[in-house]
Amino acid sequence: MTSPPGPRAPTPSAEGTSAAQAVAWLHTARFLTTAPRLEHLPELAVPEIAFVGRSNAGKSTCINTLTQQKRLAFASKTPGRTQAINLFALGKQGLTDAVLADLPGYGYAAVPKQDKLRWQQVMANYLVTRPSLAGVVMMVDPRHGLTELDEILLEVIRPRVEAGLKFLVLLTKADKLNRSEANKALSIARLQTAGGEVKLFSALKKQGVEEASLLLWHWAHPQTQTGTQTGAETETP
Ligand SMILES: Nc1nc2c(ncn2[C@@H]2O[C@H](COP(=O)(O)OP(=O)(O)OP(=O)(O)O)[C@@H](O)[C@H]2O)c(=O)[nH]1
Ligand SMILES: [Mg+2]
Repeated sequence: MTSPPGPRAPTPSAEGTSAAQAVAWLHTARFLTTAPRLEHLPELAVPEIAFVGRSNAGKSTCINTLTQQKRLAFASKTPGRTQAINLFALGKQGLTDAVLADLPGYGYAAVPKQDKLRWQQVMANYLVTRPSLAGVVMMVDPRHGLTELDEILLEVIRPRVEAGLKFLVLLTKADKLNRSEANKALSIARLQTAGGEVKLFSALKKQGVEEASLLLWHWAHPQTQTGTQTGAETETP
């Protein structure tokens, strides 16, 4: 990250947070803790943003891309790599003002049915009861679209979304789609989420990084909703 020229305040102002400031904020990420079970999660007084989605959708890679750290979250070709809830703290000068949660993926075929059901129950509990949860990023591989499990999860969080929980669908691996495929995937996902916020993302091409960063920054700092300036406003490649 290069910092903007001139005597600019290091802390984002209440209005007019730039994408560059939001991106820099995400670069402050550091490992906080890993929780094999829900009861091991620490109570937090800051907003928590969870990355959920099918196994192999690209959750861990997205966190590494947004935070610009190669191995903060474990990413792997082998589905099912993330097996516990990993928390990462964000905030300048070591002061934590938000937390990212990397969740294990669901739907991996090779996982025994009992384990699958247990994990679905844990996920549902987490999404329904976690008090600090402020936002959910659902990672969806657009070549598969929203699956049945994704839709179940949407239903689970719907009451919380109606009560103010932030929600975004990121269509991952957008580098694998051409423009018309990308537009089609966007339209379908918008229909499936009943007009919810959907954006394209590619870790490979760094597509969608500024937009996603700015959105997460606003989720974590809800007092600063106005005057945003994104570098890239387009959502088609
Ligand atoms: N081409 C491409 N590949 C990607 C992208 N993001 C992730 N991948 C690949 O997809 C695979 C899975 O990525 P992960 O980040 O481990 O996926 P995950 O959702 O964390 O998976 P689990 O932890 O198993 O739930 C890896 O081989 C990544 O390199 C992307 O934007 N473009
Ligand atoms: Mg993972």
